[in-house]
Amino acid sequence: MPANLTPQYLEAEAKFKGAKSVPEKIKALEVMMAIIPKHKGTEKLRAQLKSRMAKLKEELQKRPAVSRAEQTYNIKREGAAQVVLLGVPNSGKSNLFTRLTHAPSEVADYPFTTQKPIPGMMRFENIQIQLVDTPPLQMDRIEPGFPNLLRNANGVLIVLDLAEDPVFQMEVILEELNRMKITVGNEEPDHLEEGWVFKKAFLLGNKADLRNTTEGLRALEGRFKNEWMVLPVSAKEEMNFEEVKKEVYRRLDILRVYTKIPGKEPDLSEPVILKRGSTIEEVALSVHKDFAAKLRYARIWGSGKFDGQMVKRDYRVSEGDVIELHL
Ligand SMILES: Nc1nc2c(ncn2[C@@H]2O[C@H](COP(=O)(O)OP(=O)(O)OP(=O)(O)O)[C@@H](O)[C@H]2O)c(=O)[nH]1
Ligand SMILES: [Mg+2]
Repeated sequence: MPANLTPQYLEAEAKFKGAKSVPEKIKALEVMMAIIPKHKGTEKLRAQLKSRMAKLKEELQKRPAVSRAEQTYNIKREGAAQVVLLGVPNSGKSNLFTRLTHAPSEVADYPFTTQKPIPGMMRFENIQIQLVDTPPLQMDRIEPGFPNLLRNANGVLIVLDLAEDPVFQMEVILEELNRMKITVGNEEPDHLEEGWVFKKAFLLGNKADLRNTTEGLRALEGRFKNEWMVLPVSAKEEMNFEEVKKEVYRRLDILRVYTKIPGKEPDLSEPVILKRGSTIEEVALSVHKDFAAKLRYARIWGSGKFDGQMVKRDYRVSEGDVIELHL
């Protein structure tokens, strides 16, 4: 028996054949199934369409909307800021990460140990900064999701192995960052090309405990010292860890202030974390959204001319200021 398919059906079939994604295919197939003439001559074809649909739906369930690789690189920021560790295989990223955060991440003497980014919290004085351990950068191969992780971060820590030609490692890293349209350094450039982002970063020369690393450190400083801060560290011996934390904090462009109630002492363990350049108004806003509207003035201890000085809402606060809000 002839199938006698209609032009509408053939059109839907052409759409199905041209469909590139699974949802597109399902849509076209649905149309085909709805408009196919239902008689003995199309029985076999209808059964085929049905089983095709079942297969497509199964496939759709298996695949998340965003690829899995991209999802694993989507790390939610926690604490005062998010800083990403970056380096070639075996430079010691995971060892630094676990020792700075006390969060687990596998350390091993073979390359490509870390396979997905892992977040952990690093305590610095009275705040927590999130560090993210990452899989190693590879030449000419960028994991999907990696560029976004870096673009969304507040800062980047480049980890180099001082015993393994650190200048070459740095060149590889800069080239890969370039490919991702990310420029890194000490100071934001005056001009950024369309589509590019800038991230504050500095260099950690790791494994400084090893004997043969002075040469590597010298070469690194000789080549990059003008634009970069190079800090020798050892994850193994936890060498220079206080400096690492201080420098990370310093580059984040944030500040801490403390609020107090009249007649009481401030709680110095509970800082309000704000962007550098923030004003009294933003301090009030971060305490309670109604406070900003009701605010009349503030008294300030720290950056004022004298203790308890009265300031207005547009006064720019400084690191460590103690602030009394008056409504
Ligand atoms: N001597 C010395 N060895 C270190 C230090 N940090 C890491 N290592 C060793 O270097 C090797 C690699 O360390 P990992 O922390 O796994 O390096 P990674 O950069 O995370 O490696 P991938 O995840 O493969 O990219 C291990 O054998 C570590 O024990 C250090 O400060 N000093
Ligand atoms: Mg690792």
